[in-house]
Parts: sequence; structure tokens; C-alpha cells
Amino acid sequence: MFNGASNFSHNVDAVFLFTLIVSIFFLVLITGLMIYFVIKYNRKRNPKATNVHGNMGLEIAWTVIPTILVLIMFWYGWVGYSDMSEAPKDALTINVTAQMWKWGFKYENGKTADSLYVPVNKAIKLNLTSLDVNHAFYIPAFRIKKDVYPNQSRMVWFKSDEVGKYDIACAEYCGLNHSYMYNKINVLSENDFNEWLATGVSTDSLAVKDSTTQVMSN
Ligand SMILES: [Cu+2]
Repeated sequence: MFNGASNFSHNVDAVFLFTLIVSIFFLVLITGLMIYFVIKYNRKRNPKATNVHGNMGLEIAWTVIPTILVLIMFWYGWVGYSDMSEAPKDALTINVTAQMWKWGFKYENGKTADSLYVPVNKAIKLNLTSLDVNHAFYIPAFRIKKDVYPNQSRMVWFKSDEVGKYDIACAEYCGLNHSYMYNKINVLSENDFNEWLATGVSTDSLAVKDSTTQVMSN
């Protein structure tokens, strides 16, 4: 039913399923009871209205059970959220820049790319910032989504456990060509990734070096 591909997919799906199942259960139960009482106490069967008094046991049950259920939902959500809020120390850091209407990715060795490339089974930490308006970085298959603001660096991390290509989207309407911000994340084997990272280390980091040398030699 679900096809997630990161370390968070399983937990996020479990919380979602749990909440969905509880909601469906109560929707069916409450609707069923309503229909049952409407039929049972309709005017023909029950011409004389009777006063029904409170039922302590029932009232305790319908207070305590839902309270426990929402606390379980909160707990699940909280644990998942805390996990997502702190990246492992050995994570590979990539700087992500959002702008109208594209994403830019910059690696620790200076390499830049238009699409995201990451190694499989390795923690990846993304530092997100925007050059203009609010955007949101979203990888549906990884179950991660984070708003991206100008003048602020925000963090999201994940570990993908499956080599493949997945969608990246901007999940915050950011103007006319918002849909141009669809992009891809390529999860590669470690060797492929290292090879990719080492090739074409970027013309612009070299350009920066060249200009600094020039400035220094002047
Ligand atoms: Cu956007």
C-alpha cells in the first residue's frame, strides 16, 4: 500500500495508519449508533418520550478511552518529530538553496548540482535556505517536508535505504512557475556517488579560487 524509501517512511506511515484506523472505527461506530437510535426511538415505535438519566460507567468510558487514544497519537507523533529534528553527527551535509523557481544543491567539496544526488544508507543532512520567498522542500517517498524561508537556515535529514530516483517538490505555492520546482533526488550506491561527487568539481568553485588567487597576487 505504501512505498516509502527512507528511515522515516515506516514510522510516519504507522502513525498515519493508526490515526486513520481509529478515525474509521469511530466514524462507523458513531454513525451506526445514531442510525440505530433514530430507528429505535422514532415516533411510531416510541410515541411517548422518556427521560434517560446519566450512566456513570458509560461517561467514564467515553472520556477515558478517547483521551488515551489521542495521547497515544501525540506520543507517536512527538517521538517521530524528535527523531527528525536532530541529524546524526556523521551525516553528509548538503546546502540547498530555493529560489523562484528552482533548487540548487551544493556539496562540501564545492560541487554544485541542479538535482540532488546522495549515497544510499548514509545519513544526509540538508541545510535549507531561500533567496527570495517562502518555499517548502518535500520528498514524498521519504515522508519529509520542511518550509524554507529567506534569511534562515533550516535543517532536514534522512537516510535512504533504496537506490533509485524519487520526486522532489516545492510544497508551498511560490508564484507563477511554482510547478517548475519539481525535481529529482537520485539515490546512488556509495561507489557511484563517490564517482559522481569527484567528477566535474565545479567550475564555479575553481572560478572562485582563481579570482582569489588573482586578488592575492595583485
Ligand atoms: Cu517554491
